[in-house]
Formats: sequence, structure tokens, C-alpha cells
Amino acid sequence: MTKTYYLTTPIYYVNGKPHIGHAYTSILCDTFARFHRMLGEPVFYITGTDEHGIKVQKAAQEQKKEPRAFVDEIVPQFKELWRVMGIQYDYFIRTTDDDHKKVVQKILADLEKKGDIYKAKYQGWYCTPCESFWTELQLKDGKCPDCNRAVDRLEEENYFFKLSKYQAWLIQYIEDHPAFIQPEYRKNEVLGFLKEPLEDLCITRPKARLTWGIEYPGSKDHVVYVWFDALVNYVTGAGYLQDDKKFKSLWPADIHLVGKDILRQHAVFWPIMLKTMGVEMPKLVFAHGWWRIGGAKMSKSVGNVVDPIAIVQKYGSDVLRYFLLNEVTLGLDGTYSEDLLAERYSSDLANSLGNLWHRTASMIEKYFEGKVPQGKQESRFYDPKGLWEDVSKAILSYDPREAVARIWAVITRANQRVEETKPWILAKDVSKKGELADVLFNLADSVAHVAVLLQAFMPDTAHKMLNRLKMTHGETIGHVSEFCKPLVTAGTVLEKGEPLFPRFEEKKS
Ligand code: ME8
Repeated sequence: MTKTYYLTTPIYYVNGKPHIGHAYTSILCDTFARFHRMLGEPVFYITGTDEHGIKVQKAAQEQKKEPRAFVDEIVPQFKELWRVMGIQYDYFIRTTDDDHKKVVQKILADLEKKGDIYKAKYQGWYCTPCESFWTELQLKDGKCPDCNRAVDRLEEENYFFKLSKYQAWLIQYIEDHPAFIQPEYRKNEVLGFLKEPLEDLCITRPKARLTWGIEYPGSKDHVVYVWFDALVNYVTGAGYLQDDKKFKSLWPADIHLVGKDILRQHAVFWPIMLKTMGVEMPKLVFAHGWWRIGGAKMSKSVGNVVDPIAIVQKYGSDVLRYFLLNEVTLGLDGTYSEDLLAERYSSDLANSLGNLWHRTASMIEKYFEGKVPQGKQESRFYDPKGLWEDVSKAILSYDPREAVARIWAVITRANQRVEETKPWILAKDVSKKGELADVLFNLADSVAHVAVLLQAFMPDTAHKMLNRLKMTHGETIGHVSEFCKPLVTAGTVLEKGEPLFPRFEEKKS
């Protein structure tokens, strides 16, 4: 059976509306998924919502709603954003789904039988917003070391998962599989963290404090800690303990893409959970950086979030996709500002890609009655094979910014080609008609090559371009050998259409 390319986003908390940070992870996964689909591979892209825990219970209480009614209202907002952004996921998991709850309970019962879970009294500090327990030594100036907020003193009986038992195994695993955690600097960070003794993980919360969670199978008085519940989504969504055939075709996940804020859960808790469950490790945990505003991380708790829907309404989803994919190398932090986005819009989209389309279509309209002329492939001014290979290599090594740069190098080269060949001068000389046809044929063909590749990055724009080029076969090109052929056909009547990216001044009016 062919292994399906299986990729995951974090499942997002539903304690507020999604923002640009959430859109970022989902856009990245969507780009990878679309590229693999283009290569003809089966793909399974899963995303969803993390609906239990204190954060959500509190958010519901603040709105005087039952948690279930509250989450049922928020989930459609996530789905709507993904629709608007063109996110083609294959499965949307909610941790309140019955099958998910059953799998979590079954795993816990198995682990308890195995002796990897024990009950104990806990005394220490607790950060409510982070839902994390801390020892005296771990506190930073008496505050939560993760979020720097005040912590509460707690004493309660809970169930604990023996992380410590597997610490040595995990260190060895990470060292033996250097590509398991990426970027490399994040792997080193995890190994650094593992130098300290690993505390066992408290995996329940007493119902006296939290009722909104999956009931712990061994106790009427506890619910499951939200992170244990949440991480399991990656296997439940793949059919674990429900559909062996499906699970076999999907697991191990090819990539868990997460923000660096939740690396520890994915690179420490999750591998150990899988190890005790006897399930193979995912191939890769990739942590991307944060979008910041000013100096601060964009986050619900800071309250500096940008609504992606507003940006999409103003600029279109592809513009936001382009900005987020291109602005920083995957792994690093980026600064978000609408001014910066508007700047990229005008330089890279309107003046570069939009201009290339517009002048190519206009000249073909003017000099060849709108029909692609017959030209010689030998007059090509770029190398499609190299382009395909570079873009594929970049995507397969999770470097979308490099992939975008390769595509834009061709766009820039094509615009230069117009300046070099000056078709408007060639057009004045009838003896140069053949030369003019070569130039315009190859310009149109370069636009076609760009459009095919852009399907993964800017799907709306790519489809618009393919339609205007009347390239019905554009969506089926999945191999370098097909890609290297001339893609446009002489005689095709192009549809120039409205500017792909109207100048911003025109847009505002
Ligand atoms: O952590 N920049 O959910 P969450 C970049 N439910 N990415 C950002 C970001 C920012 N400023 N802010 C958020 C949770 N993200 C858990 C996950 S998974 C089993 C459970 C993205 O709603 C980034 O992917 O807080 C980050 O990891 C995720 O949203 C956190 O979303």
C-alpha cells in the first residue's frame, strides 16, 4: 500500500477567534499538502480544535455559556477561516468527538495496566493559564517560567504519567534520529531541556477544579489533562484503534508542524506517549517561529491579534498566503505589519507578477490579435527543469521561502527579458515577426510554468492564470518531464482580464 503523506497542524484552542498566527501554520501545511498532491501522492491533512480544559471552560463562563454551546459557536469560525483561506484539509478533528474521547480513555487504561501511570498527591505551584505544574526551583522570580504570570499554590491528588522512566530512551532516540526535530537549533534546545531530570507528567485535574474534560477512566473525580487529550488527536484522526487499515496507510505522520511555543509537548511528551503505546514515532516535528507585532508575540492573551479575515477581505487570501510564506525562513520569527504586507503587495505582486502577466497578455493582444504565436522552444530564457527541481527540493525540505524565491527569480528574469528584447521595437520591423513570436511565445510559456507551480502557494491566482491561458491540463502536471514541455499552445486565445493585483491605490478606491 502506498504510504500517504500525512501532515498535521496543532489543534487550536477555541477560547477565542483564530488570528494570523493560526492562519500561518495552516497555510504552511496547506502549501505542503497541495504540493504533494500535485506530485500525485495521496495526502491526508488533518487539523481541528482543542476544546477541553481550563482556558475554554473559563472563556465559556465569561460569556455565561455552557462549554459545549460555547465551543459549538467557535468551531464554525475556524472552519470559515479555512474556507476563506483556501485551506484544503482532509479531516477536521474536534476533541469533543465521541470516537476521540473513547480512544483517549482506552490509551489511558492500557498505560495504567502497563504500570506507566500512578496516583499520587501533588504539592507545588500551578500556572492556570498555561495549565502547568511547577516546582519551587523551576519558578522564575516566583512566577511561571513560561508566561511570567503569577502562580497558585496547589495540593491535590492526581494521576501521573512516568515520563522520567523514558528520559534516557528519548535522548538516545533524538540523537540517533538527527532529523526528528527541526530546525536543528530546536533539536538542541530539546536536548538541552532533557539534560535536567524530567518530572513525571500530571495527566489529570480534579473535577472540583475542572469539569470540562474527558473523564479519566479509572476515577469519577478526575478529568484528563488537556494536553494528554490533545496530543492523542494525531492518532485518533488517523484511525488508531478504530480502523487498522487506515492507520497503517497514514502512520507514522510525515510532519507535525507546530509553533515553537508547543515544542516541548510535541518533542518530549508525545514521543514518550507513543513509545509506551508501542506506536512508531512520527517522522518529523518541525517548530516554526512566531509572528510578532512590535516586539511581542501575537497572541490572544496579549490581545494584539490581527484578524486574518479582515486582511483577506482587503487584499485577497493569496496575498496573505504570499506574505506569510515568503517573509521569513521557516523556523524564524517574523514581524507582521500591514504596511509591510502592502509593500510586498506592490513590489512583488503588482509590479512583478501582475506586471508580467499584464504586459505579456497586452503585447500578444496587440501584435498577434490575442492569440499565442508559434515560437521556438530553443529561445527559452529560463530552465524549467532546474525550476521544478529547485522548487521541489525546497518544499520537500520544508523551505517554502526558498521555493517562492526560485519562482520569483523566473518572474524577474521574464520581466528583464521584456526589457532586453523590446518587443515594441521588433514589432515595427516585419522581418522581425519571427523573433517577436519567439519572445512572446516564451514569455507566455514562462507565465504558464509559474502558474503551475504557484498552485501550491497562491491557489486562486494560479487558477486564474491557468484559466486565462486556457490551460485545462495545468492542474494535472505532476512530473518534471511534463513540466519541461512547452505548456502553452500556439493559437490559443488568451484572456487578458482585469489586473491580477490592481495597484493598491486603485484597490483602496
Ligand atoms: O497551543 N505566530 O493551541 P493554540 C505563529 N491547543 N504561530 C502562532 C502564533 C504566532 N504569534 N500564535 C499561535 C495550542 N500560533 C494547543 C495545541 S496540539 C496537540 C494542541 C500557532 O490555539 C502556532 O502553530 O494556542 C501555535 O503552535 C498554535 O497556533 C497554538 O495554538
